[in-house]
Amino acid sequence: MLQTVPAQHQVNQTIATVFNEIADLLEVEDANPFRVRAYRNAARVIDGMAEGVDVMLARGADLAELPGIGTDLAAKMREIVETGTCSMLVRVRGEVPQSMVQLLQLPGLGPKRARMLQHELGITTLDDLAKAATTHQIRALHGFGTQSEQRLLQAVSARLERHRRYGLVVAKPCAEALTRYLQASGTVEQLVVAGSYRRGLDTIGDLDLLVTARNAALVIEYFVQYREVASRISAGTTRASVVLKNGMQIDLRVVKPAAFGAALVYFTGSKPHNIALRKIAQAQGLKINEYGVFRDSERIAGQTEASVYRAVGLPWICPELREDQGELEAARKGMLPTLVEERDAKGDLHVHTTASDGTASLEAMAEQARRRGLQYLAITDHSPRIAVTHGLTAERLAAQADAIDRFNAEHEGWPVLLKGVEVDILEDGSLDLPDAVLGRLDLVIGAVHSHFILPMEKQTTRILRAIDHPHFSILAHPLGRLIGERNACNVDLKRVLKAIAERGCYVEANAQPARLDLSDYGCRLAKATGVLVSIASDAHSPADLANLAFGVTQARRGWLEQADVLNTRPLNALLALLKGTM
Ligand code: DGT
Ligand code: CA
Ligand code: CA
Repeated sequence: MLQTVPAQHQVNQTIATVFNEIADLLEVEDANPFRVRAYRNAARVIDGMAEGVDVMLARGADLAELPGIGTDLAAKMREIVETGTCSMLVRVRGEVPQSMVQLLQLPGLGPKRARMLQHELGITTLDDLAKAATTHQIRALHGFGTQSEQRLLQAVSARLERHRRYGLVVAKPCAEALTRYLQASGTVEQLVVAGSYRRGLDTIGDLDLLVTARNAALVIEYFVQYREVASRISAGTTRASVVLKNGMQIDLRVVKPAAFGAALVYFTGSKPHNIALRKIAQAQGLKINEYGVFRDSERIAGQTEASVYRAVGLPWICPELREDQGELEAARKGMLPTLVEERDAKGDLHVHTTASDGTASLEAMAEQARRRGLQYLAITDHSPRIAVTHGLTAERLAAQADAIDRFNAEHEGWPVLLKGVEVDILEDGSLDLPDAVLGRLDLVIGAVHSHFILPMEKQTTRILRAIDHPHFSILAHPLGRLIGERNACNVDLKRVLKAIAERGCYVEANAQPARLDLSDYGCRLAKATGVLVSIASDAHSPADLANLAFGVTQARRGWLEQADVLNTRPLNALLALLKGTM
């Protein structure tokens, strides 16, 4: 006999899901429990109805007559049917921190338990939860036990693993500390951090360490005892995986010296590069894998990366290029680019001092530039618009320009300081300082620091208008992204770069590790458009001048050569190029 199953209405389910989420969020906010219950009851009623809410509305039914649904909820149901969303949900989502919303999405963690974790242990993010679970703080709470702690740990690890990518601000110190630790053991011979880290990607999923050692077991044992390890995923005879306290996963593999180069190629990736390389080998009757290059069963290469590439008829390819974006074709034709290097940079065209939001004086910044062997350093403090940066008014900027002239006159043999400014591009595309003072400078960097969210056409027109300004030189951090915090603006980058080329201006590859903006892709686009790129530290302290290296890596990933980079020009050539913009 057939059972009658209540009809599943897509619309009803959508409404029920929205109401349940609103209830969850209100509960986290400590809202009136009656209000919370009203949304939950309504969700249950709607989910169980035999007729679709859309059908009911179409026949003119009064939703407010449904059990537990008043005029307010009825209006929201109509809104969801008509618009597919609910403005109330959008609003409460905005009120509850995003990290809390993520916690609530974990299976087995409702608002009551989430609130308890927050009150008892201060847990408000997935990271907090992972930490508390790995250190067994949760099992002691009332209503939680060992089992639910383990289930939560699994759920949160899976979620973090799937979504979490780490900026270089976290990944680099992490990789360097681990490298020092392993090298200090004396058990490791060669050691390379491979994977996306070696390719110089701007974010890292996990770290892939490759080592050679006489005694693999010893290395593994030492590795899993690293003080930053929060949990072990696996530990075998030649490989191990752990999760660190900051949530980052580390894979370690111990390989034979004869296979080190092959393993390095394999675990540096990228996967698409590996696959394309394998096809090239196959076409020559060769087999390539992480153990070597083989003809039949004979290993013909594998000890070094160069030997692996040579065996398939190619020159060695820089890790930054290994994305299957044309590098194998270029290698085959002998047309690989000679990528720009950090030592090619003759100066830095974007730094701040205590005059705005920097932490060091003009003299201290110059001193550090001298130590780093730079020929020139552009002082580019903020304009007044954004109050927190203590931006320079026209008068203060003029005074700073005088001070720079004096400094240069009194410091022969030092890096030459250039008079610049990082001027705000206002919402309408005008600049935040008068022409008269801008005209006196060596360069004008323009940047967006407000109204990041605008429709693409508006945002693009705004920037185009700024570039058209008679004194505009360089567009700083063009997309305004902050890795892991703020998405790139909605801008037609191709159009912007084309305008920059036509106007004879330049674009910046901001080297702050949280910005990296232009990105690798943007650098390549700039080159294709014929725009020179200023790789700039955007230093706010003397130590920040070292950021330049991060920018150089992205530029290399964007195929840039020395000639493609503005600040590889010696001072006189640079000044001539900047003069063209002013
Ligand atoms: P990530 O960790 O997401 O930032 O990116 P990767 O590139 O480090 O990727 P990961 O850690 O999954 O793997 C490291 C390298 O191992 C990867 O770049 C290429 C290689 N690899 C991993 N899985 C495969 C595969 O299925 N086939 C091939 N050919 N190579 C692979
Ligand atoms: Ca990786
Ligand atoms: Ca990995």
